[in-house]
Amino acid sequence: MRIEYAQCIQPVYLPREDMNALGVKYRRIPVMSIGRDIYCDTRLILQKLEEKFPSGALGASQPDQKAIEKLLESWTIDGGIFVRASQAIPAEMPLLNDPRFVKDREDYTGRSWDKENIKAMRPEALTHIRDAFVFLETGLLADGRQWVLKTEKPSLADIEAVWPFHWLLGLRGALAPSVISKEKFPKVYAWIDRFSKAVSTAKLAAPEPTTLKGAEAVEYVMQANFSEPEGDVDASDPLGLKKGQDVESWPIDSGFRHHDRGLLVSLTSSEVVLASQSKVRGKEIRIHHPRWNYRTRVVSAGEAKL
Ligand SMILES: N[C@@H](CCC(=O)N[C@@H](CS)C(=O)NCC(=O)O)C(=O)O
Repeated sequence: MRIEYAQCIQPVYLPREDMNALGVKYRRIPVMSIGRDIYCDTRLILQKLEEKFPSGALGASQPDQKAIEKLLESWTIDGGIFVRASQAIPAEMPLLNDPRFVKDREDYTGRSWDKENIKAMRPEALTHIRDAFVFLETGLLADGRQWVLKTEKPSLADIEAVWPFHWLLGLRGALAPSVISKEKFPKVYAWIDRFSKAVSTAKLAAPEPTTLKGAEAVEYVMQANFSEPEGDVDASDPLGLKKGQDVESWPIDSGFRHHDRGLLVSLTSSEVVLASQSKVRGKEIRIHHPRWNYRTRVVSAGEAKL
């Protein structure tokens, strides 16, 4: 499936004026918009892409394979692989000399990014990442399969599993060769390499994305319609929220200091949708968050507007 899209590249750290103009407080990237529906979090973005473009879907169709896909998603995100990967960044990384970057990442993670702390955390992080390489080499990929679910092409299960390792391999100095190397983990390295090549080939065949400046991207979103019908609030949801209530929602694993606020449009087991006003045209946008790792609560009367 060749989905046409436009991209708007964001600065490495806040402020992200384009997001401010859109009226989105969520601070992490990536974020996807389809019309005036704004989707935060890769988890939700992938789910929406799978649903909206079924002819190009990459996800498994068999329940047991779907379960493996989901477990891999949970392994890399909730199982700590991404956090450990980010703790393995080398203290020599040039961006760590920029105090604004350091402060920004402290806001994002809630932990110190002081170089001494980065250095101190790295050995333990590498120990965990090595454990993950062992799991892949001697478990998931041990029988010499090309792709995680023995598919002919990479599937969503490969994407869910590979991305932190793919990122680490591209980050100079992150993986200490005495601990993690091609020689020690040949199957994992070959899988990551195959994945990189498959992505390059797919990119060549895909339409070139249009790159928009911030103001153009905001304009593009604002002149569009919503891409989804409004949806409802599940009356049996444990939070007991009602449609139209003034609520806030935010991630609780990182970026937790940035809360989106709006009127509750829809609440399902997998997503919460808020209606918020854009700063640019005062038009309504709908901000979608997943439920997992997110908190949603009513804003009490008298609380300061965020
Ligand atoms: N669970 C979120 C995590 C997103 C996330 O942490 N993204 C990183 C970049 S890979 C980020 O936003 N870092 C801080 C920043 O760039 O502001 C997702 O999968 O989208």
